[in-house]
Amino acid sequence: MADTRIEAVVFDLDGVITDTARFHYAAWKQLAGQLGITIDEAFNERLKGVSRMDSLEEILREGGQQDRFSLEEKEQLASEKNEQYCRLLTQLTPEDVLPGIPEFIASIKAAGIPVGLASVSRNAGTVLESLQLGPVFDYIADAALIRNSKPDPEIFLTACAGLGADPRYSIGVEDAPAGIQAINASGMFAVGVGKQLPGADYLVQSTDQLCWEEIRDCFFQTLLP
Ligand code: B16
Ligand code: MG
Repeated sequence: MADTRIEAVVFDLDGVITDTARFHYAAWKQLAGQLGITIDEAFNERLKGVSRMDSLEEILREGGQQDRFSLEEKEQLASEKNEQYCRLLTQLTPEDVLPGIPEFIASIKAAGIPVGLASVSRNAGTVLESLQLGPVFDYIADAALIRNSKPDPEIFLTACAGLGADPRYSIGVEDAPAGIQAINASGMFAVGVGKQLPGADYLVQSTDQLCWEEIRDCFFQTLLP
C-alpha cells in the first residue's frame, strides 16, 4: 500500500523519544515535598504533557494550597523546579533515546514522510541536543509560542502546519492521556505508547514495539469506508 496519503508523523518528546518524565517527576516531587505536599507516580501521570505552570497548579490543588501563593511566588516555584529539572537533564546522553525509536523514525523517513515534534516542554531543544537528535526532525513546534498545552490540540496542529501536512492524513505518537486527547482533538490518527490510553487508534506497550508497516496499514484501514 502506498504511503502517499500519510503526510506527516508527529512525536511527543517526554515519554516517547526519551524518558525525561522521570526527571520531571523527581523535580516536582522535591518541590512538592518542600511545600508539604506528597505526590506519587499515579498523580504524576496527570502531569504528563501538561505545561509547567499548569502542573504547579495541579500540585498546589492536590495539597489544598491553591490560594497560598501570589502569581510571582508561583513563577518562582516553577523556576526552582525547572532549575532542578535542568540539573537532572545534564545526565542525558544519546544512549537515552528509547529503544526502537531511531529505527522507527528511519522507516518513516525512508518512506519519504516528514517527521515533526510536538512537545510543550520549553526544554525540548536542550533535550534533543543532549540526545543528538535535533537534525532528525523536519519541524519542531516552539512550545514558547503555544498558548494552550495538551489536551488542547494546538501543539499538534502547529506541528502539522509547520510540515505543511493535513492533520487528517497525519499521525501523532504519544504516551500521555492528555497527549492522546490532543491528537484526537486535532483530527490526527493517534498512536499510544503505554497502558491505559483510551482514545488511541493504535496502541503498543513500549517504544520497541513501534512498527511503521503495521501502523501505516492500520491507518489506511481506518480510511476505508
Ligand atoms: P518544561 P511533552 C511535557 O512535555 C511534559 O510531559 C510535562 O511533564 C512538562 O510539565 C511539560 O512538558 C513542560 O515542560 O517544564 O520543560 O517546559 O510530553 O509535551 O514532550
Ligand atoms: Mg509525553
